[in-house]
Amino acid sequence: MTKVLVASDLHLSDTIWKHRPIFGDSYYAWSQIVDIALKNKVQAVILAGDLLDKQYNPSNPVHSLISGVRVLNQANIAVLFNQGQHEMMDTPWIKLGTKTIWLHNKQVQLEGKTQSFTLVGCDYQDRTKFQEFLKSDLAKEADILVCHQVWQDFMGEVGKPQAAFADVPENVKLLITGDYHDAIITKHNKLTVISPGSTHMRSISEPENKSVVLMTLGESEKQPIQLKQIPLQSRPCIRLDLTKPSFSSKQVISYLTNWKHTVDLPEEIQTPLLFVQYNEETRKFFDTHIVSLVNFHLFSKFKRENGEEIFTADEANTDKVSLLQMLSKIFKEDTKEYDLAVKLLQAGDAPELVLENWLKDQITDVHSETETE
Ligand SMILES: [Mn+2]
Repeated sequence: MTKVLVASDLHLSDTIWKHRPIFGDSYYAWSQIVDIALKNKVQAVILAGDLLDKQYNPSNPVHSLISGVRVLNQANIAVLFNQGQHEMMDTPWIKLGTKTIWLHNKQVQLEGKTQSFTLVGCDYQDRTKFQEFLKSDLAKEADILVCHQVWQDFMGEVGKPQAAFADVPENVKLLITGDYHDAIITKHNKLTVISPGSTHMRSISEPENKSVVLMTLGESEKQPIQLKQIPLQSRPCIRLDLTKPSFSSKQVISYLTNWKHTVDLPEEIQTPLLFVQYNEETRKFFDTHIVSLVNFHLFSKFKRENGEEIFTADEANTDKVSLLQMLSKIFKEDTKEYDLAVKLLQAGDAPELVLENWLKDQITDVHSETETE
């Protein structure tokens, strides 16, 4: 049998929100993943993209990534990885490990007791390239596919997906995908889909329960792939809705005053996130009792009577979908400008690459036009 731990979207970085003193969440999550891998004596760890939050990093995120990978490698645990739109490098930092396999357009055999599994992976791709990949012989030989994409089944059309589960070749039994920050194990016909989800909250609209997935491969013929979600500890997140009719100021004050940790956390992870929704009616309570709280990192949403919702600036910052929505208001869809802008938005920290490729495409277009004339 082969035991493999699956995680994605580590987003290793010092901070998450631009203007808040919130540090350490990604590093703490990564250290837990390394511990879980050691404790469960896995043969490999799969990291499905967005391991680093940025393409160009200060030393801390790289140091954290490599330290973890080296601990795993020294315990003879291989690290299999792909890249998401956030990091995208020609020479990924993680290759500084001694036992790492870059899955992009590669095939790896995982040996189980009763059978072996063909694992194929690819880095984040734009729609055209990813669709090509799904139709390639390589993908058609895979039992397990590892990628990092926006799926229509998760995000709907508004997320500008590159594929739907229905596009995955029939032979694939298991799809492991990074990008979607919710932790989900789901089925599409005979295909099992794992979205390990992010390892810590990167937006207040993400679910706060984080986990990794332990896969046991080929233990029995009946159940060739067994999956188990293992929770990760992370910074607590408290959600309060002051717009509900059941709102009671006494209860809210007493709840917040008496709030206590239920698990041991490193000091830098202890201050909880507090997300409060309020309206005109509860504005005064919010201003006098909530804004002054110092033991929480406050996020808020003001609900106007006309249904309009106003987020704090920091939240808007991390909401990619709404940026895409705004784009449709500036450019007409199905135009070159719109296409380019979508690619730039999805490029993370590497817009230069997008521009470079776009320019190349433009030149090829001009050439092929002159050739056909
Ligand atoms: Mn991500």
